[in-house]
Amino acid sequence: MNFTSFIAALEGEFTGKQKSRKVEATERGILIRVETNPTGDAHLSLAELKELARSSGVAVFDAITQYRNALDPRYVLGKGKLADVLIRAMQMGANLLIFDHELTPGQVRSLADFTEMKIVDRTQVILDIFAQRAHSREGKIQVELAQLKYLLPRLAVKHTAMSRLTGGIGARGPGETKLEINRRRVRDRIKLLEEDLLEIEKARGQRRVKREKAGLPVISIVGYTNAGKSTLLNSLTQSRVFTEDRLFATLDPKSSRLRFPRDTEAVITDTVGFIRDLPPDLFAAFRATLDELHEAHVLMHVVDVGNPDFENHIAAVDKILADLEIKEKPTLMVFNKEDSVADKPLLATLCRRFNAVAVTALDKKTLPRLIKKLESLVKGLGKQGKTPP
Ligand SMILES: Nc1nc2c(ncn2[C@@H]2O[C@H](COP(=O)(O)OP(=O)(O)OP(=O)(O)O)[C@@H](O)[C@H]2O)c(=O)[nH]1
Ligand SMILES: [Mg+2]
Repeated sequence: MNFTSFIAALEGEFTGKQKSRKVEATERGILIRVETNPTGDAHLSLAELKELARSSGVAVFDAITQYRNALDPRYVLGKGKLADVLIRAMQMGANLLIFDHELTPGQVRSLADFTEMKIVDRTQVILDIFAQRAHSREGKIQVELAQLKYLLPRLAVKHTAMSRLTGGIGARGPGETKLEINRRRVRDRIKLLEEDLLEIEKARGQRRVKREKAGLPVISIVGYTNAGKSTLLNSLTQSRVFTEDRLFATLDPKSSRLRFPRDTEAVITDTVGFIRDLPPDLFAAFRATLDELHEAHVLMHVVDVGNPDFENHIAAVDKILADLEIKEKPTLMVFNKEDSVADKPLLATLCRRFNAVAVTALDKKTLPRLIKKLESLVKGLGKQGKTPP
């Protein structure tokens, strides 16, 4: 027997297997939205969900909107429409239904029972992206915390389903007991993680004190996810923070020093991107990170002005800033990606209306006006002039 060719054949088979497994590893999803407002922006919302799905690694095969007076309490969609969707999913080989709604635990159950497909809602997609992206210890803890809080009420539903299966044998079937244990484990784990987070926050507070001692004014970049915040930070400060055409590329924000032409200096910090209808648990988990915004002297609100939905993005960011009680801070509006807006007169009008500076973060030549405005906002803040060269 020729050993070498045997090994080669074997290896070929393995790589073949791996390839096919890789294809299977990509989820193939269909997006679903029920629109109750006939004049609503269903397509914009679905476009965002598509980006979210793509960012989480799902291949999106189709997007379906049903107009209804109200969501079906059980299936979200009408049952007939759901049967159509199921056939379509089978034809296309999809294995995942992604709903552009927050699903109740009961709805997930009914939908999964009816379709025998994997059912996911918008929150879960966002959680998934965060889980893939968290690298720091703090980020990982925050994401796990949010996931567990999302899971806990859903365990309760499995619990009733389980007691239905084991019912009749006694008040407490074996499955039921196990689920009780699982629930307790989840609660214990949540408590442990919350304690860990507290520790980390303490350390973070100490770092903050140090920075304040350095006396530099702090500029914080905020904005909708994928607006180009990290790209702008990189261009302004010559740093190399990771950027990507994906939602939530940044989960562990970095700070850099920014030196203005006339030796004013500032610290400039990046932030996790915002999104509308941010899942409350996720918001709570990242609240500590966002709390850093309180130390900012100036906010720079970066907007992707090329996105057709940019005005809603601004509103969503403003709402979160209000929730964080930092809406009153001096804010510089920056309309990024001006290169992607062909209608320059319209852009000029928009800039006037929102009192914004237009830039292309990717092109440093467009930044001087922004830098000048920033410098004048920052001048006289912090303890200027006392920093060593
Ligand atoms: N055309 C164009 N694309 C840009 C510009 N600035 C950034 N981008 C692209 O927009 C995408 C997102 O940029 P990021 O800097 O990662 O955006 P971000 O706001 O930090 O996003 P998150 O961290 O995900 O919230 C990247 O693909 C960038 O290359 C610009 O001025 N023009
Ligand atoms: Mg970023």
